[in-house]
Amino acid sequence: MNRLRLVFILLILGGGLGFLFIPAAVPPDSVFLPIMPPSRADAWNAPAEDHCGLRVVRAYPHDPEAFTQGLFYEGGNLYEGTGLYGKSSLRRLDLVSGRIVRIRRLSPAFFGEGVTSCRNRIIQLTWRERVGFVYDLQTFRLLGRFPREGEGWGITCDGRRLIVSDGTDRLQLLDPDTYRPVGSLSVRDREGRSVARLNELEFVEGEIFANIWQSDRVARICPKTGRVAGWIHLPELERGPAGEEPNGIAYDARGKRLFITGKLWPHVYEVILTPLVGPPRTKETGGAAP
Ligand SMILES: [Ca+2]
Repeated sequence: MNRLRLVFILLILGGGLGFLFIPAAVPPDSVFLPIMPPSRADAWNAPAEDHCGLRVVRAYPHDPEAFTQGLFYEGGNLYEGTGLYGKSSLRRLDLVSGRIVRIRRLSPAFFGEGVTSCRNRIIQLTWRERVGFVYDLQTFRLLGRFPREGEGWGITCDGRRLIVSDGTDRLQLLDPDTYRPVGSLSVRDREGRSVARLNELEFVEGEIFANIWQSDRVARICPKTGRVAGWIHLPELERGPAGEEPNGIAYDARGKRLFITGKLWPHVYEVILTPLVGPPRTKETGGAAP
């Protein structure tokens, strides 16, 4: 075999082997799709039905002495507001261990209520003290306080406005810089009946989630009309001694994870919404304070 012939054969062989390693055509849209378990991808993707259930995908430790009044997720941490006179606080939690990373205690004169973050600040309501507190998100330094009309229960932020509940069927909308009311939403179900006792709030993929005080239900509310688009019914979960309602709802918008806990509950549950199995439950829960 002369040299030229040998080179020719090697070229043919090389070309053939190279062909084997040409990657198969991949649709461009699928190349960078994140690989995540279905539970994560579907966490916020509520079924279209009027009523849906929840399935727990993971349970994390939660301080069983925390009288949860509000919960939100920001930058890899959970933040919690707790209530009761003499025990109210603002906390940053390590999600996985439940450890309190930072805590700021309120004066015993204040009963802490809902908490949310907005523009690198934390806003915390008080129940009947007619004042809201504003803190630096990182340091928890008190930046200011603002006057409030009526009671303060839950609070969340849709990016443009603060949304506040006060135990009635009305959600107040506040300017996130001045904390002054700029509007309100009257919450009605599909039959037009008012939905009162709106409590802890969370803005989730364009809807306001609101648990109903002393019940096992979470309403999914349209932020434009106030109409309830659907109900989430909680399954049996390990709760605190009084079996109280889910007063802590938080959403990790980037990771699309939904978390639920409650007053004195031993766990924070990561949950996904599921079609409801069986008829909707109407179980009422206990509780002396919102
Ligand atoms: Ca919340």
